[in-house]
Amino acid sequence: MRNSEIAALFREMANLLEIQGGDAFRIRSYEQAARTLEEMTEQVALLAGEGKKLTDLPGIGKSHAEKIEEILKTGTCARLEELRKALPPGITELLRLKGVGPKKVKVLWERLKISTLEQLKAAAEAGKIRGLPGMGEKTEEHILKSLKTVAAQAGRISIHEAVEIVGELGRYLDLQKKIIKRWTVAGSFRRRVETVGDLDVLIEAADRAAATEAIGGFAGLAEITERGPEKLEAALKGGFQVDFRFFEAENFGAALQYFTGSKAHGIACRKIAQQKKLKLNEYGLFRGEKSVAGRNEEEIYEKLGLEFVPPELREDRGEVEAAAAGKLPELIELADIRGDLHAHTKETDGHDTIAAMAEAARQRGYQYLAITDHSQSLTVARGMDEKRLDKHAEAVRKVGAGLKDFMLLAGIEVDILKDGRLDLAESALKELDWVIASVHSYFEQSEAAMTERIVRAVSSGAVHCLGHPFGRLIGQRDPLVFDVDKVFAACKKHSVALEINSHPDRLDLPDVYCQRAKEMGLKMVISTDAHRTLDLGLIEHGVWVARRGWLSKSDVLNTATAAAFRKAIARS
Ligand code: DGT
Ligand code: CA
Ligand code: CA
Ligand code: ZN
Repeated sequence: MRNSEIAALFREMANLLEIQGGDAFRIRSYEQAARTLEEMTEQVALLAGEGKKLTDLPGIGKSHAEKIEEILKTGTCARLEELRKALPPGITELLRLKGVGPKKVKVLWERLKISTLEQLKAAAEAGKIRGLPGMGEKTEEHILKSLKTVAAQAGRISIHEAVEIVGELGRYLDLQKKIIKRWTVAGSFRRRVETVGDLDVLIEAADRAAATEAIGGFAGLAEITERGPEKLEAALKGGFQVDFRFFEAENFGAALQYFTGSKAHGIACRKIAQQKKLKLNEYGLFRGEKSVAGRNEEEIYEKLGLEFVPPELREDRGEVEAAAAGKLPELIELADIRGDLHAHTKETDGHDTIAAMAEAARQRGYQYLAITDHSQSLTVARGMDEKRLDKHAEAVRKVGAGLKDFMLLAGIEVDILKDGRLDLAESALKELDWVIASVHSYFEQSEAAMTERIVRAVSSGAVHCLGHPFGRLIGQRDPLVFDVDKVFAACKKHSVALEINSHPDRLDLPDVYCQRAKEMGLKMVISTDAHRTLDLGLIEHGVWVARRGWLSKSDVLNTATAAAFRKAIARS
C-alpha cells in the first residue's frame, strides 16, 4: 500500500469525525498524520516491514502507528470502520466539491439527509440549499457549478497519481522478468495527458497463461474482470482500470504506435498509410500481406515518411503535417531547466525555510531559485504587507549572499485585486528581483471584467510573470473566463512571461494555450509553486505540459543560465 493511500484513509477519518462534530484535537491529529505520510519520501510499508519504529515519525504516536500497521495488514482499521458506520457510505464524496467542507456536509446531512452528489444536485436545483445555516443562493450556484466540474472528471485520475501507480506496478512487473519479457504503458499516460482514464499496458510474454497468472499476483490488484488470450482487464484496489494486452516482439512497435493514440493521431497516420498504398494496424505496417514495419515504432514513422513524433505531440494538432514536412519542434527536456521561479516558505504558507528551499534547489543541480511568498490580501496564507515583504526580501538576500555559485532571487507572488490593481505598492514591488502576479479571488467575474482586470495587472510595469494564468484546479475549479488574445497581447507588449505552474492540480498554462502563446511570441516559465522542498520535484509535470504545448528550450525563460536570466529580467 502506498503512503498516499494510507494518508487518504487518515484524511477520511478526520473528515468523518468532523462531519460528526467530533473532537477538534483528534481531527487535527488525523490530519497531521496524513500530512506526514504524504510528505515522506520513503514508503511506510517498507519501514514497517524492516521493523523500524513508526512512532519516530512526526505526528505519529503509538495509536496512529498501530492504525498504520493495521491498515497495512487489512487495508483498513477498526476506528475508520467505526466512523464509517455512523454515517451513510460515500458521504465524504460531497467534500470533493469546491467550497463544501465537513461543516457544510454536517448541515446538509442533519437538515436534509443529503449524503450523495445526486441528492445534493436535486436539492440545489430545487432551491433547498439557500436558507440552511451559513448558505445562500450563491452557495447553491457554486455547488451546481462545482458538480459539473466534478462530473467531467469522474473516474479519471491525475497524471501524478498515474505515475505513482505505474511506478508500483512497474517494480512488480520487473520482478517477473522470466515470464514478462517486456512491458510498456501506452495510451494517455504515455502522451502525458493531465488526467488519465485508464492504463493501457502492453506485454510481451512467451507464455501468456503464465503471464496472466503473474499479473494476477500484483498486490495492488483487486480483480481481473475479463481475461482472454489477447487481453486482460483488471481493476486496481482503488477501482481504477488497467488493460493489459499481449503482443509478440515483431508487432510490439506497431502495438505501441496504435495504443499510444490519440485516436485522432492514429486516424491521421492511417490516412498517410493509405496514400502510400500501405495498411497500418496494431500488428504492423503492411504492403498487401507483407509486413514492412512492426517491431519498433521509429520504423513505422520512418516508413510513413514522417519524422518520429514524440508521444506528447500525438493529438492531431498539426503534428502529422509538421512531421511530414520535417518541421517538428525540438521539444524542451527536463534537463534544460536551470532554476525554479515560484516557491513559498514558512514566511507565508510554505513548510520550509528560505535556506532549506535554496539548498534543495541546489541539490537538484539548479543555478537559481526565486522565493515568492504571498501578499497581504491572501490572509488564509498569512500574506505579507510591504513592511514584512521588505524584511523577508532582506532575509532572502542574506541567505543568498552566503551561497556560492547559486543565485537566490527575492520575489513575490502578488495578488491581482478585484479591479486589477496589485495588492502591494508598485514601489515595493520594483525593489524585488522577480514579481509573479496571480488571481486568487473573485474567480466568477464577467469575461469583460476579468480581461480588463488581468490586462491592467500585467500592464503595471512591475510584473515579470502571470502566475497560473487560468486559475483552474483540475476537477475542482473551472478555468477563469477572459479574452485570451487580449491578455496574451498585453503580456507580450509588457514583456510579461506566462507561468506553466507544475502543480498536478493546476498544470496551468494548459498545453493548448502554450502552443497559442508560442505562436504569439510570448515567453513561458516552468515553475513548481513549491510549498515544501519535496515539491521542487513536480517540475517534471510542467515540462510535460510544455512538451504537449510544442515548446522548445528557447521558449522557456528558466532554461537560461543564471547570468543570462538575470539580464533578461533586469529592470530598465
Ligand atoms: P484515456 O484512457 O481516456 O485517458 O485516453 P486514452 O488515449 O488512453 O484512450 P483509451 O484508453 O480509450 O485507448 C488507448 C488508445 O488506443 C487510444 O489513445 C488510441 C487507441 N484506440 C482505442 N480505441 C480506438 C479506436 O476505436 N480507434 C482507434 N483508431 N484507436 C483506438
Ligand atoms: Ca487509456
Ligand atoms: Ca484503455
Ligand atoms: Zn504560489
